[in-house]
Amino acid sequence: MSAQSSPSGKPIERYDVVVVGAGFAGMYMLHKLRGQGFSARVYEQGDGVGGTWYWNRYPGARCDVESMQYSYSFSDELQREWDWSERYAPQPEILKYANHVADRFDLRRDIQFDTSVVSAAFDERASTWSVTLSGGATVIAKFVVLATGCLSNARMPEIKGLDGFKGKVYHTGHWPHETVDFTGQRVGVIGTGSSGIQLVPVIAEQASHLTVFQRTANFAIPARNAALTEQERQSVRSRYPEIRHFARVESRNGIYTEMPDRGALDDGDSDRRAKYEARWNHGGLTFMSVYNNLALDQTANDTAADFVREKIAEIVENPETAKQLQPNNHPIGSKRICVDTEYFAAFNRPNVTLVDIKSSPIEEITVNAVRTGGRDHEVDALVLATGFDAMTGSVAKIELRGRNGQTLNQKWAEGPRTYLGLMSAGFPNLFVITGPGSPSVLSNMIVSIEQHVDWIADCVAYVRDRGLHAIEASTDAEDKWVAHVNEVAATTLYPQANSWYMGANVPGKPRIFMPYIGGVGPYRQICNDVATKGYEGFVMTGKEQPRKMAAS
Ligand code: NA7
Repeated sequence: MSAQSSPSGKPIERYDVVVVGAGFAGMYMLHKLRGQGFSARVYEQGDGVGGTWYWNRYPGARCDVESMQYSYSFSDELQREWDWSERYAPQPEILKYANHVADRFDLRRDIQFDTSVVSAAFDERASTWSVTLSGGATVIAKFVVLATGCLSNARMPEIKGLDGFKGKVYHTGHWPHETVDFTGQRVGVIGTGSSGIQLVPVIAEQASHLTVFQRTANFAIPARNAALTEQERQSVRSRYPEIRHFARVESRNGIYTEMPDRGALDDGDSDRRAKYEARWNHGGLTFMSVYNNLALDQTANDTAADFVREKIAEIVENPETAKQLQPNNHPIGSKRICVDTEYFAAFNRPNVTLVDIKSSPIEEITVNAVRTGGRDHEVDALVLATGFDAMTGSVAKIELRGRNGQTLNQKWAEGPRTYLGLMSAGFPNLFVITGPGSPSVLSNMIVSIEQHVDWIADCVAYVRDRGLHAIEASTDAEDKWVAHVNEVAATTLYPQANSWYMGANVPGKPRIFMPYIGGVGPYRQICNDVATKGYEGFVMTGKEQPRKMAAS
């Protein structure tokens, strides 16, 4: 960091890199940049590290990727010393891990908490970003990295009367830091995505009555969560080189699992059923990896979807409720598949009611009830598990002004456009971690975060070491990449669902399939090839002698 005076006499801080967000992406970005000799400053709006795991503290919140895989791999010491207690760690443990990483790598001294980045403007003459913080201060950086998270902008539903509700209202993505005890209360939950599905069984244990308002039934696979034994942890650790390599290079979604070599229709009924049964009993997201064509072929997909629908009917005792809980309007996996613990069984409890708000939408929220179909469902507290303005929402909150004064929101008005999900033409020296156009939310996020951080750090070092001023995506490369992302998505069943992958959960948001579905391994190869070819598809400007950046 170096400082000089602003016209007002206050010193302007200057950094090589400003990183926005201190979640898993921002923390590793900082560590990596330091290792390469850059000065970096991280701004985080919360008062602690952890990002998603800092905000999403709702009861039952836990990871849906196994923790021994949903963890950093960049430090062998770290992955050997940290003991995950359960197969899928609960949110408090993941947050503890994030704090451990921050301490272990001494990250906090370069993180400024309780500070949002409000805007950033590119100075074309100086090839630097002028970054304005909440509170009004401005800092200058050569590069800006958006580590703002894909599911960070919690979305409040627009429901008539919500503001006038007299009880407490909680959003899963903005859960209070103190424990919320629903004992003896009548609670309403709106939303049955991953968050709703995780919290329903837990709140059902506390509430005097729980009413679940469901707009779309979702597929959920049992987690089969359990405590990890020391022997299990050691077994994974001893195979880490193979597991991590597979996740990065060979897998499609960043998860170590068997790669299916056949399609669902290549097996007869009984073999197929046995395979689904085995994977159902194993639990977790890898249910979709039983066959290699479940995301591609409707008939193949139907076999898996029918299996799960049958399971729901077996678990849920009331046939009418079971029918309502059976998803019937999208292929299995085309919305993020949920991983649950006793979600469907919760509806067998006498204190849990399911209300179908697809056929009878919520008319309004009164002072003490949710009104649907002319009937008031009285509640003392409301939990909104209504999701996020995903992938672009947290970026859109910052006014980012690139070349010619154009804002990123203007450029992305018809949907996000990036080259490789990393940069957007017209916005030099601005990177996004796990941005739209990269595998991102379709993958084990930590695998994708590490890949992007490593790539960005190398890229920034390349620019520095050659004394260049700026790097940016070319419009041509970006257009081709956007077309490719769409092309690949169109070969799958994903665009058939009204999912947040498509922006379909936010009224007015352009419908475009945002993540890159070509697979984590192939995507990494593409990014590596681009770098090896001297950052093909990127435009570099300004050639001069290598120099030390911020300090110069
Ligand atoms: P999701 O998956 O976006 O789920 C949100 C849920 O809320 C979903 O069931 C929505 O129904 C429902 N919803 C949203 N708005 C409304 C309104 N206005 N009225 C009624 N119901 C509504 O968010 P989550 O937090 O559960 O999960 C996000 C990701 O976090 C998840 O995929 C994991 O990766 C972790 P809809 O389906 O739109 O009909």
